[in-house]
Amino acid sequence: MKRVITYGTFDLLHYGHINLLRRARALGDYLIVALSTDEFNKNCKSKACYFSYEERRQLLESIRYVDLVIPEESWEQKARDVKEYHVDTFVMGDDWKGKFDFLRDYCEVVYLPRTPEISTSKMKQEIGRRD
Ligand code: C2G
Repeated sequence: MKRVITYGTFDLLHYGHINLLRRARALGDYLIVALSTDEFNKNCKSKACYFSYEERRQLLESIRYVDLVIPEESWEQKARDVKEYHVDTFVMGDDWKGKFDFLRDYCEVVYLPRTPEISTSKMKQEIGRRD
């Protein structure tokens, strides 16, 4: 069984996220999503999420491409996760291109093209304009 992992906040889930998850899952047989916790978002990513970790986890677990959701609590956990979950392929959108090449010591590293024209921040701005 080929195991794939990806990381993210996935707040205000949108089709760009789904496109990433679908393509990531298509690279193997089992997709793990390491979901940024509320604390990690606040303290390390300076991201204020609309949905809580639990709510974002529920949303992700309802997606057919996702087999397991685990917490992402630090920038440093990736190599440990890859080993602990016997991951074959690490996947991220190409806005992260090159940033995780060190994982090539442990698994395949794939950067997939981001879906253009959609982002959580763009959605927040757009919604703010309409209110
Ligand atoms: N994404 C995409 N297309 C978009 C928006 C996002 O392909 N239009 C991808 C991102 O490249 C990322 C994933 O969807 O691979 C999740 O996006 P975010 O929640 O914004 O992830 P990010 O905050 O970049 O967190 O340790 C890694 C970080 O946790 C990544």
